[in-house]
Amino acid sequence: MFKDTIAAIATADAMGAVSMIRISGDEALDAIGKLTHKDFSKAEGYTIHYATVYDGSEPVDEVLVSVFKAPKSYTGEDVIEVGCHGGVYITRRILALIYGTGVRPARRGEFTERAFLNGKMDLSQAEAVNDLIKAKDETNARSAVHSLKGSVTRLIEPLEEELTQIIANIEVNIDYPEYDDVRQLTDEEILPSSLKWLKDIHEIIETAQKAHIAREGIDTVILGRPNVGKSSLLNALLEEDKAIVTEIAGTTRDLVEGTVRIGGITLNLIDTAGIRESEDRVEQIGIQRSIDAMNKAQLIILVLDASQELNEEDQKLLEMTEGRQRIVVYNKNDSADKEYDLSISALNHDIAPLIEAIREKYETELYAASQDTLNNERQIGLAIQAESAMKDAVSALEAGMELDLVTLDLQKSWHAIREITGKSGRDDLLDEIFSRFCLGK
Ligand SMILES: Nc1nc2c(ncn2[C@@H]2O[C@H](COP(=O)(O)OP(=O)(O)OP(=O)(O)O)[C@@H](O)[C@H]2O)c(=O)[nH]1
Ligand SMILES: [Mg+2]
Repeated sequence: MFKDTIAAIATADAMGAVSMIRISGDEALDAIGKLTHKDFSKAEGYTIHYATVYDGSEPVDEVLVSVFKAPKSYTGEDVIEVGCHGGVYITRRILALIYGTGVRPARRGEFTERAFLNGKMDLSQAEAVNDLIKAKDETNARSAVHSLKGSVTRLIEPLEEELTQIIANIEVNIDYPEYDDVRQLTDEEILPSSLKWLKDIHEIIETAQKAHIAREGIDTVILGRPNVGKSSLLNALLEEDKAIVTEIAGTTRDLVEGTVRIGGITLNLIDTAGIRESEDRVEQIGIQRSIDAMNKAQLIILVLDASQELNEEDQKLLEMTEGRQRIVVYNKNDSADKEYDLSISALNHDIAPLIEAIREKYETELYAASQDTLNNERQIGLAIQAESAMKDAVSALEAGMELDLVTLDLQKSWHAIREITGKSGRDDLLDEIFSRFCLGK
């Protein structure tokens, strides 16, 4: 299918004990044979051979050559993996020698692209390879490895099958109108199964969006009037002295950012300048930044001072954040006389009630992240397209429209669903996905 044999360094381009160079294609065995003065043409798959790589007659390195024979390899082609000593110089020199035999440099993601095009995996699995490499924490790694094992495919395939069935039902009816009573078929079969399909995909989308939030992290801004202890709270959450804290109102001017994980949920935190009327030009700019950050935030932690009565500024902030995703927390409970629902002491790092409130608020997101679901915006976007086309189809059915008009919407939905696993693959889509990979994958 592909003429070129390709190669790349599959390990990080940095010093290490060993490095691995991957070669894939018809010429892979031949290329390594030339460099090691050995004949690999009869080597069995899944075997490892000790060899020396030569530049002409000069030995360059001692290596281990792993042989994978088509189709039983990562790409489905003949694959050679050369394990060499992990110096940057030595690895690049061996790669250059491989190129010298006529093998060409691989593009980003080209090995996985070949694996996909050779049917070794579907598109959602190929994406999972990348997600797994890039995963920074357990939540991300777990979902990537599940979809590598086909969880997205298992989720989507039943929907594809049911939709095919619905479309087939209609086609039969269009082709043989005398075969069945159209109205009856619509009411008894097509409409109910379409509605059920709509409900299923809606659930999948909802779970996926929640899981996406848990995986990507929640953009959270710590908001409040000056001196209520916002920066102290940021420091307590991060467990480090990141932001400057003083008793002077108006200490924080710039946005201070940090990331914290709370029971599987990541918060991308921003500490802001205290909001008040101010004549100070620098402070004014800081306050404007606080307001911009608040407008963009997915979650607002509004900090109030438990040791004082609420003032007009607090009231304004309560009004401003009304209707937004927010948690209102009373700080400085160590020097307060009154009791509040949610009170903490940032000074004493006594913030457990706030952490509990955050965990509770995002319980369903956390649960969703532990489920098998769609994994990225591309997949979710396609599911939403499929849902919306199906909604059109259902409206048309309910309005008693001609079935051959309904099928157009159903087909749109069907194509979107199939694109999730790459069955309706388009070349530009594939280029886009595989170009995000690293070399050697
Ligand atoms: N008693 C008590 N004092 C606190 C607490 N949290 C913060 N403070 C004090 O309140 C003052 C202001 O704290 P900051 O964290 O700088 O407050 P801020 O909201 O970031 O203030 P600006 O940046 O000026 O808007 C400091 O003197 C802190 O030590 C707390 O829980 N209890
Ligand atoms: Mg501050």
